[in-house]
Amino acid sequence: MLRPLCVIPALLACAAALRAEDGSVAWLRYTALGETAARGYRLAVPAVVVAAGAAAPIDSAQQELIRGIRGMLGRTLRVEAHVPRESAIVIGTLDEIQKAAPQFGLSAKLEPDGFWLKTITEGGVPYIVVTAEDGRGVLYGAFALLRKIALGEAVDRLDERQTPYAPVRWVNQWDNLDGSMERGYGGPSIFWEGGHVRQDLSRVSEYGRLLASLGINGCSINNVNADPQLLDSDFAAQIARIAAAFRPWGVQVAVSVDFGSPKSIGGLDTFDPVDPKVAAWWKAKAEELYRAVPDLGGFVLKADSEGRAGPSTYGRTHADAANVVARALKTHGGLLFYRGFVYDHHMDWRNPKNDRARAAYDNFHPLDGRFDDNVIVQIKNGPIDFQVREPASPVFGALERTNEAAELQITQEYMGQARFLVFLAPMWKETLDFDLGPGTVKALAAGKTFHRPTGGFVGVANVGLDENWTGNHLSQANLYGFGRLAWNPDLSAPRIAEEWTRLTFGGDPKVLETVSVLLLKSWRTYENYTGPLGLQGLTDIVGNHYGVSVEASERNGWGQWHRADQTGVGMDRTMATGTGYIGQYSPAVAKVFESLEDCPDDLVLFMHHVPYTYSLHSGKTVIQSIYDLHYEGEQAAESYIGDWKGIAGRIDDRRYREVLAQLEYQAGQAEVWRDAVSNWFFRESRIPDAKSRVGNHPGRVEAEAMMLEGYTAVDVHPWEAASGGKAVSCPITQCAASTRYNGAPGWYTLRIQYFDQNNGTARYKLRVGDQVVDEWVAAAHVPSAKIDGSTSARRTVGGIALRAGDSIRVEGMPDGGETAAFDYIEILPSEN
Ligand code: GCW
Repeated sequence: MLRPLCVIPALLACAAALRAEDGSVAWLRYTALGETAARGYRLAVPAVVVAAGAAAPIDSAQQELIRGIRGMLGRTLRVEAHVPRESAIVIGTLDEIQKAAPQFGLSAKLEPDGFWLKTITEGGVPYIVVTAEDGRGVLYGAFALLRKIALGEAVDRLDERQTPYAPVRWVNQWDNLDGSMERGYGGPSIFWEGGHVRQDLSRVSEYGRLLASLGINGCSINNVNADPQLLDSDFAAQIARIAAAFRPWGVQVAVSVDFGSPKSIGGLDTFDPVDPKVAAWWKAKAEELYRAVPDLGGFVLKADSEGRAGPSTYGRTHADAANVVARALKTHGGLLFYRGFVYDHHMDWRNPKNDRARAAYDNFHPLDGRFDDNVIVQIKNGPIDFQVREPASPVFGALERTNEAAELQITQEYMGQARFLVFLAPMWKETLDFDLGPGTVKALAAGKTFHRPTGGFVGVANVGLDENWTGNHLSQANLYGFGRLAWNPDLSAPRIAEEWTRLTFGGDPKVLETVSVLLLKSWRTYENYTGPLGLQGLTDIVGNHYGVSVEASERNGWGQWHRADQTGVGMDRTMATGTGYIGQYSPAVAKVFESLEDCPDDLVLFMHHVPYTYSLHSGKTVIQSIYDLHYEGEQAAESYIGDWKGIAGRIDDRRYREVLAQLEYQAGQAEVWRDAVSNWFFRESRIPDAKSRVGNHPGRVEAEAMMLEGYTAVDVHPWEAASGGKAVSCPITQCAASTRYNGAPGWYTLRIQYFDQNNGTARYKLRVGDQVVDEWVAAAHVPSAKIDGSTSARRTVGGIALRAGDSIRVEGMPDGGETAAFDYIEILPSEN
């Protein structure tokens, strides 16, 4: 239904906006503006566009301006070869515009990739000039101009210069050559399939356009866990095809390489970085690649990490490894991104002094100053691994004579993958703005603090072939947010949220308000119902990194320990009694983290081991905070559903429905997390919840306590992933479980917590009395084939009239390996 907002004569525009959308154009929708706004812009925007110079990015800029203005204003710019005597948009590099329109008298000192939007009035005629030092800057300027129009900002009397904060604004894709993706949730690779480059690279061009719209200038196209095959000679031409698809958008291609390649595919008997044969091999390889792709950005290298080949095989250092590869790239202007994510994943968990968080600093700090100038050490935002909250990595402050890049993870590996709304810009902002002593993380990473020749920001993006790129509509906001922050980390998270919302869902004030608020609170919500107080993810660390599994991190060598026991919880990382990690920070920062009194509650369990009864700044004990935050988080996730329903009819139906389904699923998972973590800590600490919620679920009927026909009770692992530690599972072709309702008559909502494994498509029916009131199939593809926290899902059936004596019956029909299992039903009074 069209809301009052859409009144004639704006009807056409609104109808277009409410059309079903698949999300493929992301934030570059260019939907028609409302009539009043359009009228204003039609006066301000000229009818003609002139490109001075036709180099690739400038041609893209021109095409983009035509496309955007046609979409938003319903006017097709007329292309002219020369600056006319009428008003025109004139685009080109400064040099080219000076030649084409000397009468403009333009002169400026612009930085690489920066741009200048300038209104010039010449002979009484206004021109909009989009200029830059280089073609890429012109393209960025064109996108900026279009964004202004889409955001409703003035474009008459322009005089705006923008300079990117850092030269490196890259994304890494963790795509495998077979088309699968490591930690990718948006479908198969846009680059690869079946061991070679895809025939159809149209999505690569479209991706290049999305990246360019944010000012992202580089993309590595294969997994950092690199397949050595990629350096086989027949890949050079394939990489060249990808580079050609990106080039019009100013995106340089880079590749991830395997350090063992000289031996594994190169025919040498060694990959020792100081061996001249190895150096010659890398040189020849680089030459071969640069012959095919002259503007290749460089290589990404993950060495001596999680089982990858590295210099330690020969007792060499990371600097030896980085430099031998970097020297091969140097003459071609290439960069070598050497990943700082180096740690021992076979650490002895029994030793309380062992600490994975120390690893990157311990590995790289001693090597400061020994990396060549075209090496960039790529450092994850925190010292562990993209957890829901980590302190800023101390490595950023510890390398004064080494180039750095901050690695942020856009793909939501530990953040609910593509199924949960978790907008990461607020988290990234906290890290980037964090002052480590010598400078903020953003200034250090960009190379500003220590005046490094290069540096910047790398996002692990993992978009895929899904129509909407990221597996769901809302996760696009993270790609957008990364790009905007890489360009300008001083932008605020609310500003980014609002921009994205307006561009992606339109400018209806209620939509703007609702969606931006949801985005902005989503990280905190997720943290609260998963791992607050610095506990980290509490997920299946050794498996899918998705569902709840509180102890998965413990008693193994991976080092993501929280060390919860019967008396307390947290990693003691102090200098006084712990692992000494805190000593890696500058004295001022270390002082805050070292002191239990000063350490922020958000990180207290990351830095300290404390008793459950320890009282936090909030005035609550640790254990009560764990309970309260999980309940707050779950309630917040539940409230998203109502908030989203409030914008029904104000955005297109398809995306409305798809996001609603996602938020409903998230609310169910939030309850699983809440109960699992709270129950686990209750069992461990034996301290009850002061508010009596934990272990107390009015209206909940455990499946194993129902009358079972065919269903059998099974133990769930880990126990906390199911209510009461048990579920029922159907070992035959059809089973049923029933219970008798004996409460007050009225309207009720029934919730069935069932298990949607990925190894079948079981069917369920819900009956009240003889009547089937709902049926559904368990067809989701969460990353687990087991009855566990990852597969736990919720079906909500509202508006059911119940009377005492009614039978409530769940019928399950297994399929494949999926046993139509379920955990419990909940009978809750319906809200009026
Ligand atoms: O967190 C881990 C991921 C791995 C990834 C690794 C890394 C590409 O679980 O999948 O490998 O980080 O960043 O290298």
